[in-house]
Amino acid sequence: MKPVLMGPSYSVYVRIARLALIEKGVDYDHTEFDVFDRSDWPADWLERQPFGLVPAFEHDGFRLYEARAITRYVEEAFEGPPLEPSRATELARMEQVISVLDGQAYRPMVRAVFVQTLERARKLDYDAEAIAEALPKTARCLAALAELLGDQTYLAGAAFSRADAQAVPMFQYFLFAEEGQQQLQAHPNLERWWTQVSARSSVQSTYTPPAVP
Ligand SMILES: N[C@@H](CCC(=O)N[C@@H](CS)C(=O)NCC(=O)O)C(=O)O
Repeated sequence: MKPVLMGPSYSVYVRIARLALIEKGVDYDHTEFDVFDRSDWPADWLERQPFGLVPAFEHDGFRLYEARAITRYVEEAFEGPPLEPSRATELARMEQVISVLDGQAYRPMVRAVFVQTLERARKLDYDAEAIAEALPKTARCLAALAELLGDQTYLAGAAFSRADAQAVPMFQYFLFAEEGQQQLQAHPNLERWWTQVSARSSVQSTYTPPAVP
């Protein structure tokens, strides 16, 4: 049976899972709904994802939530190009990068800078203080990620990995903000990485640009 991924395309975490599935070459079904509109949720959503977040995933009756668990499963359960390095040092780096992205980067880069600059672009009330508070945190994240990237092509070595899948959606939204673009410019190796990953067809085919009237 085809695996099924559930959740809206605009979601960072849904996109992480989509990137892994596409890069692995997995044929999957995608069920979309608006996570911010509870009336749009599938009736059993809290059974699939008890925190009411997205995404959730199912394959052959096996249900899973948490994007990094889904990308881990995709790597192990399907044939296709490896999404993880084999050397212990690179594997550990990949996990480290994913932890930094989830634990340190997502909230300031996406929930603060991206969401508030989107509100600003839409000429709605936005929280300028939230952006100002987040920018030192995002600067620290970019510096740490630039250090971990070093002169490698991808975040965990020579090949695209689950770490790049985790990073791409967060970076793409962060770079929607001019402030994000400015911070990226301080790290030529991260800029080079972004140019490289953003040209991939998986990245281009999964991007949902935010609507700005
Ligand atoms: N740790 C979770 C995070 C999932 C998450 O935060 N998803 C966001 C969308 S990108 C969400 O569902 N937000 C809805 C909300 O906050 O109400 C994972 O890896 O799946």
